[in-house]
Amino acid sequence: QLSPNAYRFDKYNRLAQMESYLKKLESDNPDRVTLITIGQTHEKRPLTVVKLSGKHSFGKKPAIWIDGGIHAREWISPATVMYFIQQLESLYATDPVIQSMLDRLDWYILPVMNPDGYERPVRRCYGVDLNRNFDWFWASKGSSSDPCQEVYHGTAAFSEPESAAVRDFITSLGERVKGFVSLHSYSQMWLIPYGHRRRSYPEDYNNAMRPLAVRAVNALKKKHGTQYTVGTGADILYEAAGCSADWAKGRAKIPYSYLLELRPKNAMAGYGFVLPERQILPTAEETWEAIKVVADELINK
Ligand code: ING
Ligand code: ZN
Repeated sequence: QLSPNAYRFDKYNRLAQMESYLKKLESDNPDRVTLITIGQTHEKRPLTVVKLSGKHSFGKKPAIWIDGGIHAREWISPATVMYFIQQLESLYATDPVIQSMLDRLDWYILPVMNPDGYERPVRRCYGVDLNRNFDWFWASKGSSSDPCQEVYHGTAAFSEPESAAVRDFITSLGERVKGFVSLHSYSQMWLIPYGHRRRSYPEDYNNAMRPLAVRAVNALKKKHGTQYTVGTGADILYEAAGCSADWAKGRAKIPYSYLLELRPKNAMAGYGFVLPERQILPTAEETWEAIKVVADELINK
C-alpha cells in the first residue's frame, strides 16, 4: 500500500484506518463481505459488524460471533480481530480449509465494540465498563456503581447503546449462533463461563466447553510456543459479573462462549496493555490458529 494512512497489520491503527480498510474489503468482495451497522455508540460513532460468508446455502448455516475492543486500552484485541478478517478474505480463493470455513459458517465480527474509548482511552470518569453491563448477575460482584471507577457497571444491565446493540443483533441471529469469542488483553488466558462467582460452571463445562478450549490453546501454543491458562474468569482471575461471554452462554444460550486474554502474560517487561508492535503479528497468528479449532468444531458438530 502506498498511502501513508493505509491499514498496517504490524502496527496499531486509528479507527479511521480500520474503517477505510473494511469499506474497501467490502467493495472489492461484495459477494463475501457485508458491513452491517448494528447501532451507534454514546458519541454517535457507528458500530460496524463485518459479516463474512462464502457460498450461500439453503437452510441455516451455523454462525460465529467474534468481538474486539470492548475495553479501550486493550489495543492488541482489535488488531488481532482485523487479522482474522484479513485471513478469511485473502485466503478464500486459495486455501481449501478457509474456503470451507466460510462456505459452511457465517462469521459476524465486530472489531471494535467500544470505538469511543478506542479513540480516547484516557477518561477518568463518565465511562461504563461494557464488560460489566451485560445481563448476567449484573452489579452483583466485581463492578462498581461509581462512575469514576474503571469497573462502573452503568445504571442498569444494557443501559449502554453498545451492549444493547450487541444483544439485539445476536438475538436477531437466533439459534444458529454456536460460538461467541470476545478478545481482551492481557494475561494469556482462555476464559470459560462463568466469571461472576467462583466454582460456578455451565453443565457442559467438563464435557464440551473445556475440552474445546484445551484443544484451542494447544493449537495456539504450536505456532510460537505461547502458553495459555484455561479456566473460568472467577476461578483463575477474579469474580466479576455482567460480562458479555457469561451473558452469551447463560442467557443467549450460545454453546461455545469464551473470553480470551491475549499477550502479554504479565506486565513485568514494562508493558501490559500496549504490547510492542513487533508482537502484533505473532499474537494474531497464534490466536488465529486457536480460532480455527473453534470454527472447525462449530462446523462439524
Ligand atoms: N479482563 C476481563 C474483565 O472484564 C474477566 C476478565 C471477566 C474476569 C469476567 C473475570 C470475570 O475484567 C479484561 N482484560 O478486561
Ligand atoms: Zn478487557
